[in-house]
Amino acid sequence: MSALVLAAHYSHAQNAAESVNHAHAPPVSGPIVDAPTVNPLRDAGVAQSDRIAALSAIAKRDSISIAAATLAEIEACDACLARNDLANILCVQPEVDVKALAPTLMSKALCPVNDSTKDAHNKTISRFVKAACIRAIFTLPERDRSVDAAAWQPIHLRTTTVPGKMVWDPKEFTVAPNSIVAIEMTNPDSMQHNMLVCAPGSLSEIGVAADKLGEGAIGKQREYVPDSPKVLEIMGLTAPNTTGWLWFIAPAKPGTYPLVCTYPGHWRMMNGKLKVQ
Ligand SMILES: [Cu+2]
Repeated sequence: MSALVLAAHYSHAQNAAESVNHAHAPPVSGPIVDAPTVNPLRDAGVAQSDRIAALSAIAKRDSISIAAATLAEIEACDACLARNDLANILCVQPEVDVKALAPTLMSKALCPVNDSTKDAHNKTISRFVKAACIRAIFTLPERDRSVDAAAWQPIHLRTTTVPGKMVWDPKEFTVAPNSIVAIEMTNPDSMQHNMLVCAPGSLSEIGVAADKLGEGAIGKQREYVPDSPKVLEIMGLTAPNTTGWLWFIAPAKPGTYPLVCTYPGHWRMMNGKLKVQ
């Protein structure tokens, strides 16, 4: 099966499971039982080892490298919840495999971004795919990058969680519209934290939705990322004493974009601002 067929297979299985539930399940009263199925190529909250296993199966079937399979999934996934995890996987693949992909990565990185994912002419690219390609290019030694890559050097924003305080330091950043941004979040705290970039004015809406997610098993499965178009970028849960990375292309529209940790109960304290101006 190709990656797309595999994705369709998952979605078909999910639809089938849903229609079975609708057709035969008695009316549900009381707490909603969370569906345990997750798609290792699309969903948040999947262990990286499971994602790599799914990508390895595709790579083996199609006789391609895991790097190539991962790039194909990033394109097929586009704005799915797994996109940053997939980008993390792509950028730790063997250098020889990433180098083999370099011409493809370069051509995608050179495409202008398009915020509509339905681009029939394929002359533009989504900001998620572009950011992942640029990030992968920067894993190569400078001599192996095209001269064009110099222009994509990201704005490197560093922050850290403050142990026991449930805050970031620093928590406010300013970038230009459409700039390439790499956020590095070190987490010396004893608990895990994530970081989402959200649409202007949506902090409390996303925070309340995240707390609600925390009430059911589905929340853990989704790593407390609300399914909302107002969630623009996702750095997944980052374990204690590890570092999370999020590469993205800053929004085109100037404004103040909330940064928030959606681990249940954190959002009121653990938030910040990405000012785009
Ligand atoms: Cu947190």
